Amino acid sequence: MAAKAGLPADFEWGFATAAYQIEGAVAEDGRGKSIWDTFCHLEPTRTKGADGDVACNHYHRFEEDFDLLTRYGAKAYRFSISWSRLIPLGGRDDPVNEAGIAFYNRLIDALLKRGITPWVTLYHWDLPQGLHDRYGGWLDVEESQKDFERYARLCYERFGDRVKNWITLNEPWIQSIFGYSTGGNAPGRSSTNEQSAEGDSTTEPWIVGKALIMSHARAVAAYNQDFRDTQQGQIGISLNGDFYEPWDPEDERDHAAAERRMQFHIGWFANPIFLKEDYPACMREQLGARLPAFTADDFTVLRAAETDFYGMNYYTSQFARHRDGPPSPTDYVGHVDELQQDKAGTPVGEESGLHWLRSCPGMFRKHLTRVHALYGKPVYVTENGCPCPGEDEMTRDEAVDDPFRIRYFDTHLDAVCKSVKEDGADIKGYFAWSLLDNLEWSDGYGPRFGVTFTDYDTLERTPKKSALLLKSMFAQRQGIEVVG
Ligand code: PNW
Repeated sequence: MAAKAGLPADFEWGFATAAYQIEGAVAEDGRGKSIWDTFCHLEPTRTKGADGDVACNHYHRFEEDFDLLTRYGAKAYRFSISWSRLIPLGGRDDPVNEAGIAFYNRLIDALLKRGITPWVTLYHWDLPQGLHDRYGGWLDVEESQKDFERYARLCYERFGDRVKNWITLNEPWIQSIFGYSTGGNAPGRSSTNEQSAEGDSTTEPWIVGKALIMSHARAVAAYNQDFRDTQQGQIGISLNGDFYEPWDPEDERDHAAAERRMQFHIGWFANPIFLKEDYPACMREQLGARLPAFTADDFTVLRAAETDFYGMNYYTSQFARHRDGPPSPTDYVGHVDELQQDKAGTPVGEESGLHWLRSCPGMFRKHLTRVHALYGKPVYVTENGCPCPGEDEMTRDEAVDDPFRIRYFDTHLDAVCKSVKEDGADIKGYFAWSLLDNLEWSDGYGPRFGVTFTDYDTLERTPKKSALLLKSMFAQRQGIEVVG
């Protein structure tokens, strides 16, 4: 036990999900449509024929799902609220749907009854379609931040007596780039994707990025001004981003490429939000005026938005190689090649069940330590997990035996321990992605990230072995005795 110990007894841990990936019940109790409802029903399909109409039917089965959390020993649970369940049309002057409020009240109370701490994400990519139709959604920086602030305030007012952990946005990078540059995610706008008729990949992702940064800031400023004293909670944001090492460790230009790639992933959002300064210099240099500026008024809002923690969504790492010549106007990675092996041919990590995800625990440790050092806030790992190789083709009985996932969790938890114990980083919690196999966005129901197997014909849930082991993996590292 002592060999593994390293995490404090109050280390927060549990499982994470997102509304559209699990809830279903998209037309029930007054819910309005989101951009993902629209995107999943486009023809020809851009989501492998999949949609979230039923998903895991968590809307009607949450009690059963929370019994699983109890069985797994989870202390905390991260879920997201569907904006269009609370405000079907989304806007600050649009009506509130009391049935939507009641659903999340039941959800929160069902967690508290089991002694599980709710962690609430306000926005996990499901913008109300009404706002997209009304003014272009996130493309309107001024309107969208006002509507998001009002939605956030509604959540604090109605749920903040019981919810003390808030995450404003999930992965603004994915929302901006996949939604408005490559067009792989809703709303699917792109000038480089032949399935997309609308969009401008040279400008729109950078406008949307600013809208998301300002929306985060307005939501945090509102919490700080009007709710923090009475509710005593904390608020953060979940940013994705891989760790990068130079493809050729002998080449200074590849060292610079790796650093630049991470700035394009994380610094884009973390500089304005945590450092309260402009975007990273390398982004300004490459993108020029296409990167919208922050005004003096914007900085006033950013400074009022002291954010409590950095939520880290981490899955994998890569190598970066510098590119010669001028960057393409549609480049969003900082003019680098991204590779899964280095110059010597050494792979970055073991292959999982998804092409973009390799298991790289050593680089996870570096990533944790780097992010903590750069942005100076406590870090909660708000997502980490993987599908096992071949899992999408397996039967239930095969899939519940998941040694690859067990090893992934075990080695990644070791990385957390080392970052805490040896590098001195302040890492306070960890959420495994995900509680259930669920809708993996444009990849449909193929990749299985769950610790619980979902049978999509019957919706029956079956725990995988990894689900039942996490409790002892944490206890071991926290120096807690586990009985049974
Ligand atoms: C995250 N990539 O998305 C999301 O927050 C989850 O909703 C999702 O299910 C999970 O990770 C697994 O994919 C990502 O291509 C999607 O690097 C794609 C990437 C990273 C994160």
